Amino acid sequence: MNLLGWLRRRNKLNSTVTKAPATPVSFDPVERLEGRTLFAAVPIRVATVIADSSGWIDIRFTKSIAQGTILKKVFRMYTPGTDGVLNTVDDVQATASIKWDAATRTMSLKATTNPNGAYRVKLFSSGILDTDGLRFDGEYNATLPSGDGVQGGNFQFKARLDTGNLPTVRIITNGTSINNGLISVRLNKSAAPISVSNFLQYVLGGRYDGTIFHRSGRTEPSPIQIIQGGGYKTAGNPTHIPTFSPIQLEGGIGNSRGTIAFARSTDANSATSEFFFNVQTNTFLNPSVPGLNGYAAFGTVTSGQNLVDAIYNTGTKSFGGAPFATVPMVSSTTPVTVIHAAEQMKIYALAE
Ligand SMILES: [Ca+2]
Repeated sequence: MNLLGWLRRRNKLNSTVTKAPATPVSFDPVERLEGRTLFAAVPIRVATVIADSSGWIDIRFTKSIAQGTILKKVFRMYTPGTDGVLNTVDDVQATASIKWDAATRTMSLKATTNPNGAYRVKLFSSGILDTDGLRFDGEYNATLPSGDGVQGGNFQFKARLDTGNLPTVRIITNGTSINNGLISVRLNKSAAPISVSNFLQYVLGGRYDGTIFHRSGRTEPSPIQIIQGGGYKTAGNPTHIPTFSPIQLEGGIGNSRGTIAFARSTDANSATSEFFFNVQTNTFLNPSVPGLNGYAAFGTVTSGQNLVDAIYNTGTKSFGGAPFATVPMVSSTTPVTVIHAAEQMKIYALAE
């Protein structure tokens, strides 16, 4: 029997049902749901960009990328070339790698040839497809998410060091189970100009990369609520990282919980590279306290205070006494280590 014949026969058999008063249309909610799904299929866009002074760039997307579209050909990175100006004919294409993290929908680019200066990045829409089969919607006019709502359009931006009074430094540690290992610190140039420019010298020179947190005050005989780092690369090896000239003590912003300050020897004006994070408000460390000289706090943790707390609270190990008597550890053999520290760049739109 063909379908039509079957329907006629079925309607006869169920004649009482078909003559009954109309009932609410039971499949209406399904129709509305399908409508919503169609409207929601907007193309993939850039949600956020974090670009740092070492040429490390994290680009988070609004959707997942279709498998197989994370390829080197989808992007280009350029440094300024000999004229020192970006977006001119002598721009030099930087050698860079690309990685995709599906869990955070983040594309990470890492240039190997960026000398802490400006650079520009271009993502080609034609190479990036989302899981709905739509092309990347990338137009960028200084607001995010990117795009004009229509698939297609390349994403281009310039990155430059932050010349403002509140630059941000990102410290990425091997404590990756908390806040992805990140401690982000906003520096206060107005309150502590000497300290901030000193800290940035070490950051931009890559001198903190590979250093350990060598001290947690929690397990000391006279506990002090700080963690200290910025001086050594190997627990137990007293070889200090190379330092610039010592700096003058400044008043700073005060040693409240969540601040970073410079450590020093007994001489008030002896701070070089070593710093500490205040895990609690340590008013007695402020330079304003009479008779002590104190320590200059010059920045505030804006992300990853939970990681700072965890480093303070984790188990410590002694590597032959001071300065390695209370080294916070991520495992029984590995100290908490700074993998990478760099300044967060300001990003700017760049017309095609
Ligand atoms: Ca578009």
